[in-house]
Amino acid sequence: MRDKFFLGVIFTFVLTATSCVKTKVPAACGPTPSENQMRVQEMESYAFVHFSLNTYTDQSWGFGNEDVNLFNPEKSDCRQWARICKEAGLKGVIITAKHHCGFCLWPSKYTEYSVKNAPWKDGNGDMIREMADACKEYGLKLGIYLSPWDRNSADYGKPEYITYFRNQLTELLTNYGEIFEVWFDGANGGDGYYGGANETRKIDRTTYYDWKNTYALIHKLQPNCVIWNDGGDRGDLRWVGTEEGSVGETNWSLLNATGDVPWNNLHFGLETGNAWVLAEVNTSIRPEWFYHPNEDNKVKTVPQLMDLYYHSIGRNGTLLLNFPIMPNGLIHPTDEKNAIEFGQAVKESFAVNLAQKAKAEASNIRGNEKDFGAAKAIDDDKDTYWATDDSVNIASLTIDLGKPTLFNRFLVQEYIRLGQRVKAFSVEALVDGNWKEIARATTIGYKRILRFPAVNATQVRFNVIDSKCSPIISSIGIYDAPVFLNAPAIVRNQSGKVSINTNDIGPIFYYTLDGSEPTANSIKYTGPFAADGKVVVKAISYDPTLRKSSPVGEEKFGISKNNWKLVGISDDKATALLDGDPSSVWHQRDLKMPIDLVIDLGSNNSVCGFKYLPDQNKWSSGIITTYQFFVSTNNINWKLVSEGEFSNIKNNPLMQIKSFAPVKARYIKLRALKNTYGDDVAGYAEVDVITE
Ligand code: FUL
Repeated sequence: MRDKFFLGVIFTFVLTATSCVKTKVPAACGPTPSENQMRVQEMESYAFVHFSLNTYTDQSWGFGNEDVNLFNPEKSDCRQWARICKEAGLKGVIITAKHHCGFCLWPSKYTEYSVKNAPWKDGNGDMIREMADACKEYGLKLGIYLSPWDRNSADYGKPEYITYFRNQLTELLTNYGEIFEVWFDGANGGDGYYGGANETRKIDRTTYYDWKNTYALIHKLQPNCVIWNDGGDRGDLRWVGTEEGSVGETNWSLLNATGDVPWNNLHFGLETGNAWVLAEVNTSIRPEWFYHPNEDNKVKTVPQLMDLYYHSIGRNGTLLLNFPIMPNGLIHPTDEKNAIEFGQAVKESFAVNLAQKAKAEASNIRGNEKDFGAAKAIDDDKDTYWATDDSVNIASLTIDLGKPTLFNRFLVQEYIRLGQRVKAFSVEALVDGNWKEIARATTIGYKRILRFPAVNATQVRFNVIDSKCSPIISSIGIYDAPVFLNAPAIVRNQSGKVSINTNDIGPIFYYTLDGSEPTANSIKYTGPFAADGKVVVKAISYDPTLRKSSPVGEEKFGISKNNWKLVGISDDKATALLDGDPSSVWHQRDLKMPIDLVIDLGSNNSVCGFKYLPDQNKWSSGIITTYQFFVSTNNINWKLVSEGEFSNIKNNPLMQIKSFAPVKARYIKLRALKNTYGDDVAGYAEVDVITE
């Protein structure tokens, strides 16, 4: 009996001792992500599709009065879209159920402005149903873009519209299965059709939609759904302040929960933020969101898409990549090819983690190796991690690769369920017996990937230099990724000289002027060359060491600008708007709106359109939003040939292209009526004409 008692005591002692050995998991540091946010973060990349009446009118934003009869995508096939997304490695699709024009891709019972009154499938079509079915078939998640701004609705701006908006949201969130994300664009109020009123309606986007109750409705109908909102109330994900496809190199998944979000916080997050709001990088595979035939040669190439990958997922963000749908209802073959090759390039880049078979050792470990040792960072298990004592915020982890190993990428992940911590880190490599720093960066978060020229090293050291709390690292990867050359940029100055250049180091260029595809046997570029008048220049970068070529860069130049003159302007700097260089800008500042820019083309031409590139610095004033365009043969009698808005120019300052019926013109006049600041400045990076 006594023996049994002693055995019991010893057993209890051993049990207590072993459980004491298990070190406590670190406490959370600041805000942490919700399960819904974790799910979307781990999806990493997903697609947008933009399809609406704009697709048929070549517009970016419809006014709200476009004819529903235009909508007839005779080959429409959501299965094609889903297949492409799947093959490109994207995990879901967010579809523009309703864009700003108010046209609905589903037969909403609350409006007549929808597919039910369009010729497509004799009014029996439902694009959201087809998208939902296709997503199911291809194992993708479905998301919904429902524009808060509705330029068709007669009630927009009145309280009644909020009921309408919520009714539509309810239809979308109850009839199509699980929805992973709803997307509320920030463009709100302004000119519109509004049921025939044709007026300007302004709302306060922070209060008008009563977001609190709208969010409650979403949470009730779709508890697993995340909310993206750039329109006045913080959602689960945030806009990154640009549509060009990059979040800040420093990127905290934190924001303050209330108040307006300054641009810096959108782009970089806020280290001291009191809410978890992760960054979603939204951009299009083409310059614009909707399909425009003149962008068929402007589809992002694989190197551009890879840059996008490193500037979004590689910087602790998710990637939302848009596909514009063509009028026939399909994704264009170039977009398809580039997206699928991009998916393959990502797979190839991260196929072999050279760190996984290595030995890892850390300068400090929380408790014992078994629980929080360095090996936990390279064990391919996202739920285990290397952690240090609570008091530590400077620490190193060394990976011994055993032999000289070539690599050019370093990937690191924090265990963000316990908060985002690291403020600064560096990576060193042991090359020929000497340690050298190969990269240095700030935040990590869910995932950070650094690119650098290839090194051949036997060991790699990851140093946390500064951290908000003790670092917790769930994964480290070392990769030898393929390098892709970017297509070169081609520009032409006013006197007709063409220059070709790139940001890549080392390549040479080959080009053609006859429309044929350039190869390493085409004309070798040795410096700017003369190619005035209408011409197509196609060029490639070629790296003779790697024996690799870039995709083809292509520019279609119009008539010669050699004899163009700016009428009534004495400022020499004004020629910046004709110099072919998108980074040089000229502003007219000392006038009152409307502000005219008159150009003498030197001779009569059959003009059928014009191009306007705004200042590429979106903070600058002078970015024209409302315009008129006139032509004349004598600088006395003017004819108005085009007028309207440069939609979305603030968030996406692209080259604006407007076409009209051909007309004889020697003089052109671009009249600025409004700019993004509402002041009296008109700025121009480039102005050009399109001729027959
Ligand atoms: C913008 C919108 O105004 C664009 O048309 C597009 O839908 C984009 C995703 O968001 O701000």
